[in-house]
Amino acid sequence: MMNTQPSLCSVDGVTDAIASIPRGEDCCVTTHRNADGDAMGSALAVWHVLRGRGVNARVILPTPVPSNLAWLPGANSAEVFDATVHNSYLESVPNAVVVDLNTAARFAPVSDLLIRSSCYRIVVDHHVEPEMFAQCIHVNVESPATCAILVDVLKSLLPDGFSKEIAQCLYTGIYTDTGGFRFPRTNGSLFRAVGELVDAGADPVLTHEQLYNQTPRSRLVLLGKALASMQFYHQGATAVMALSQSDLTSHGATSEDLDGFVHHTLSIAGVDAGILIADLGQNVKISFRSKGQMYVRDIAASYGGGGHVYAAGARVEGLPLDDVVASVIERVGLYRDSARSMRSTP
Ligand SMILES: [Mn+2]
Repeated sequence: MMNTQPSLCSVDGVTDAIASIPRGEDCCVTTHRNADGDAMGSALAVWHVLRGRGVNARVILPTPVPSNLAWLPGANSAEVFDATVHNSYLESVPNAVVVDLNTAARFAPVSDLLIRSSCYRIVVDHHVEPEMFAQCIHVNVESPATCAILVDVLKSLLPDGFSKEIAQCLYTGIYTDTGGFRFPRTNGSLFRAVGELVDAGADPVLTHEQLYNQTPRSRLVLLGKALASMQFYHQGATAVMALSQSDLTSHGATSEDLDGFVHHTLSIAGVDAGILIADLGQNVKISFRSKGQMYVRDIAASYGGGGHVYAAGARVEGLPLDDVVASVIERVGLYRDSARSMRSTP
């Protein structure tokens, strides 16, 4: 009899939990809204493994597959949540594997149904502060990607090793979440795992080509606007880019097109915190990045957001763009002042 109380699991515990899903049973695999490479790679890798074990798995996403990830093996089988199609399935599905997130809000509206139901839920993730909504929760915040955790979790379920499809999915998640192997925690054991995936058929050239060399012109024009908007504060240590709603709409851009823009701020000498603020109409999206001096997650949390310590975000409703920009500059300044006074306290 499986434990029905929420609990934290080891890598072996997750492997056992996935292995315990009976052949022929239904299992929903899902991930966060606005899936990124790690989310899609994780969900599809788990889906391939479950299908290989005879489990009747389906990937059900809260929002559509991003266009730059539609080439991933299995992505064309992923379903986008539709209440008329999925409500009864999600209320009764006996098993679920949730990847690359650990709060219910991140996968609404799928979470609304899955968490209320009596299904056996497994979470694999690398974000801080998990909500305890699953019977088996494995969170490793030291891991650079959920796909990196899944290399260890899934390996022992694959006696013949990683298939080319699974290797490609896992490689893509690791490649994207490490920014192409350049973010912190890109260590030797990660490269050994990646070596295994490439040996199994993951294609580094194809991955980069599909992810980064298919940019629509509109995105580059928008990036130009974002770069031109950049302003510097706090003796040049804070860089802020701001995009108005008309900047976005005049180029037919979506919030997906903004992915990665904020990283350009950190390439500037002397900048240790970079911020992109974009007016999406229904809300203003704030993305924070830090080179390691500032815990930007704390600032994102002050706006009701979250994320990682050095990469976080928030959405603000009911305030015009300029007010959000002014507020963010002020809060970052206050954070710097309090960090400085803590350092100077004997
Ligand atoms: Mn991730």
